[in-house]
Amino acid sequence: MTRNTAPEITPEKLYTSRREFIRALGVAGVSAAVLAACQEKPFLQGGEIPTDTGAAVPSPQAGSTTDEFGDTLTSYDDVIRYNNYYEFTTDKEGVARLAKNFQTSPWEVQIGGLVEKPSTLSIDEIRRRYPTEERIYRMRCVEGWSMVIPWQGFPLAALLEDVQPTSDAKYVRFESIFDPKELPGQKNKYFPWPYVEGLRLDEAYHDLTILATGLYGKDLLPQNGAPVRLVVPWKYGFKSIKSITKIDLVSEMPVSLWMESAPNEYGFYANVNPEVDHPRWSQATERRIGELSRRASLMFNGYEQEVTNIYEGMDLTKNF
Ligand SMILES: Nc1nc2c(c(=O)[nH]1)N[C@H]1C(S)=C(S)[C@@H](COP(=O)(O)O)O[C@H]1N2
Ligand SMILES: [Mo]
Repeated sequence: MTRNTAPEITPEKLYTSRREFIRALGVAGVSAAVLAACQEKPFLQGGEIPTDTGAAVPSPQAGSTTDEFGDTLTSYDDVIRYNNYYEFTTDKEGVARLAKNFQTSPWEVQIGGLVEKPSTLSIDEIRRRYPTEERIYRMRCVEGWSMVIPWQGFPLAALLEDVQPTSDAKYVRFESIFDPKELPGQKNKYFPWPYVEGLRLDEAYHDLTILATGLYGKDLLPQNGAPVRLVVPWKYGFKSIKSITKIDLVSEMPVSLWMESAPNEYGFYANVNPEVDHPRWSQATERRIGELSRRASLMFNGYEQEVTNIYEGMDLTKNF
């Protein structure tokens, strides 16, 4: 039987996997999860730095072959051959070939804006300073397909703490590399390059939010966003911006490339929500790459328990 394709079996499945997950966490994990669920997490006041914005991270044991729901990892081959990276091409299976010789070293990331300690870090410095850990996350593309990927990454919070956001900082703005000579897709004038994304400060500090430098135990390949990319697992994949060169703390909500290109289709939040359809298709189901039938999509991509508190009181239909 195919799991999770009929909506009516989802609650049972979810309940069972959560129970297993909580059991796996052990006593300390349970109290952290319960605490977080009871806590009120209003939107941050300017500059207030959250120290613990979520429940325990639902990553199974490092080296596991499944996510915490028991869903199998997507094969390495699929993860490196089926990509969205419009700077190269809009043809998913063409990205890997076009990105093959893309130079990702040397590489610098400028971190600035409303911070006490702006800094420019080389990718080597980033790797030295921030030890990575494995995080197995589901990734759900807004187009209706998904994968389960074992990332190597570190909490974005660690890097933000080091640059010390000022009290005016309310959002984080990310920018990808702009280099039309090396990135053929950037000659396509339909898109307002460079690729830009943004997070609210509390989303950026959330423990699930990582900067990834590897997957499946290897350094990222160019097609997956080498040398460093964002991964925000409860949001549609397009928020997880690749090949980052600039991170700015800002006071106003950043306008992403997708908001600018199609504001009626892509909002700032882009939280996975099976109840809010894309204007051109349903978001109720998804195809897991490697599987044939579709499965039900989950609220916040299955990370509801971890993130629901940061959106309390918000109309998620309006703030899509
Ligand atoms: N700079 C940049 N980042 C990007 C994209 C892109 O085109 N350019 N595509 C996004 C989309 S739509 C998805 S689904 C994911 C895909 O990540 P993957 O190819 O590593 O699976 O990257 C996101 N990050
Ligand atoms: Mo996507």
